Amino acid sequence: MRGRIVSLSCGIYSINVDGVIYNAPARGLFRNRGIKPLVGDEVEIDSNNLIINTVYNRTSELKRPPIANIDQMLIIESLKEPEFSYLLAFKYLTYANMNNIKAKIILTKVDKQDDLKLISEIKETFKAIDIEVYVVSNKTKEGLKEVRELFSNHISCLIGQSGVGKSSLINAIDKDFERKVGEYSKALGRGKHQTKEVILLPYEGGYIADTPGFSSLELNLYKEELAEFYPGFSEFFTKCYYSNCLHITENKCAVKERIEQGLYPKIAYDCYLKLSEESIYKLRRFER
Ligand SMILES: Nc1nc2c(ncn2[C@@H]2O[C@H](COP(=O)(O)OP(=O)(O)OP(=O)(O)O)[C@@H](O)[C@H]2O)c(=O)[nH]1
Ligand SMILES: [Mg+2]
Ligand SMILES: [Zn+2]
Repeated sequence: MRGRIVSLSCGIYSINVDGVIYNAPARGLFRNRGIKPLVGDEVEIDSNNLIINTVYNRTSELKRPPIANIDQMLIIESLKEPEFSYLLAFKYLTYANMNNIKAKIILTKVDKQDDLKLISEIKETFKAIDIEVYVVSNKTKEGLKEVRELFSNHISCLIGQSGVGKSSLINAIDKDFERKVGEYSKALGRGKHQTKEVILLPYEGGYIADTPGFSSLELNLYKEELAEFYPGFSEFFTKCYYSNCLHITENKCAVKERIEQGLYPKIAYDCYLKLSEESIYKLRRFER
């Protein structure tokens, strides 16, 4: 039987086979070969022994959250509690690019934020690099119609720090999902990690993945790789004078020219400089 892993708990996988859920462990052999079936994997189950014996090739794989075969990343950030962070958004977008996954941004808790200037500034910034931004309230249901349409026939992964409203968004889309919702902690400045496991929920011909929140995302990229994967930078690849331009100190840099012309958002570039500072060179200076 062929199916898709929808969750994992204590070493037992739940697999959706044409709408019926089977629970099965994975064959011991996988462990010896260093293969770990992931939520999202398409697998073959031996129907006699109820054991996963094959994992089919993946189209994508994320380390964090551990999930396979998603084709869309929906970055969730709240407009308040926790505060919106550009740096985090650009980090997640870079992470999506590294993994060759399309990403969109959903801003939650618009009912709590009356700084309309902030909202339009965020929208403008991401529009400039061709990233769609949706604004919703899971409480008043504002903006949900457009967001609902994003999910059909996709395997979408919600990603974002604890307390931003990932599980609440899923409940707002369909209350029958009954996802447990946590509390925002003022002291911690984030949620209290309500969702502990990755779970795939069937929706409109696809799946929505609810995931545990995290904010300390380590990209583990060299400076050279960051310059390649950073949102909006791929188009400059051939336009800078130096083919391995890091867009920092180099002359005749297309990125810096675009910023001067107001065509690439300064705030995105500031976040880039910060992330670049935190990463190391792949090649030594004389090799570059
Ligand atoms: N006012 C308002 N509150 C919201 C909204 N979305 C979520 N919340 C609240 O934010 C808190 C956290 O929501 P969750 O849905 O648990 O957040 P999460 O992203 O799933 O968090 P983790 O599972 O910990 O990663 C809860 O108190 C929700 O009621 C919203 O749009 N407006
Ligand atoms: Mg949650
Ligand atoms: Zn450059």
